[in-house]
Amino acid sequence: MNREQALAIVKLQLTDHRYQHTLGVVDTAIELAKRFGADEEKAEIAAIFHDYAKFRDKEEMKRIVQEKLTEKSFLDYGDELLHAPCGAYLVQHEVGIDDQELLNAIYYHTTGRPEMTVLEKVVFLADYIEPGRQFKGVEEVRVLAQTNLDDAILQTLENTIFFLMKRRQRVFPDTLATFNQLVKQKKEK
Ligand code: DGI
Ligand code: FE
Ligand code: FE
Repeated sequence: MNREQALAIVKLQLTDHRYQHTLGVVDTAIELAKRFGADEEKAEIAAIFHDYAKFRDKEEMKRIVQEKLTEKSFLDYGDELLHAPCGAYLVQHEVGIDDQELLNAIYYHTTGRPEMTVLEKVVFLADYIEPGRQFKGVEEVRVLAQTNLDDAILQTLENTIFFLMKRRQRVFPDTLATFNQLVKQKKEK
């Protein structure tokens, strides 16, 4: 599938605002893939589809987790998480993309996971720093992303975990585990 075909498919699933965000993620993901050595084509397609399920009915997504996915824990940490694993599922079954590496980049784009692949990291980070993002702390991550992928991810996780805690929202265990893994890795270097 080429860029134009993929964009035409995803455009139908998104609001204009979310589509503009997606275009920002695509450009950023390609740039990061070049910089840190991920497959550029996979980064591009994963970025195009990363928020494919963002506007799906919550009950439909909960049903997908219950009936089709192995990891049920997504049901217990807030509905915002559902679009990532369900997006991967729907992109596979509705769009027909079968590349597991690419689907994983969609699956983990919100929570991350310990030992993420470079492709997963690139999509995760691009989602956070694309030019349309304006939240507090993003500029610092953009600077880190110029040179160090893991440091940029670590800062993203710190910001997100802080953000969630401040609002008394649950933190997904694998988000914390990803943070812990990167801190440990940094200490051992
Ligand atoms: O889909 P986007 O808005 O582009 O970005 P995203 O996929 O990173 O989703 C952001 C939302 O997900 C935001 O509302 C915060 C939430 N989120 C991110 N990590 C966690 C989380 N929510 C919970 N409960 N736990 C997490 O670890
Ligand atoms: Fe998302
Ligand atoms: Fe996004």
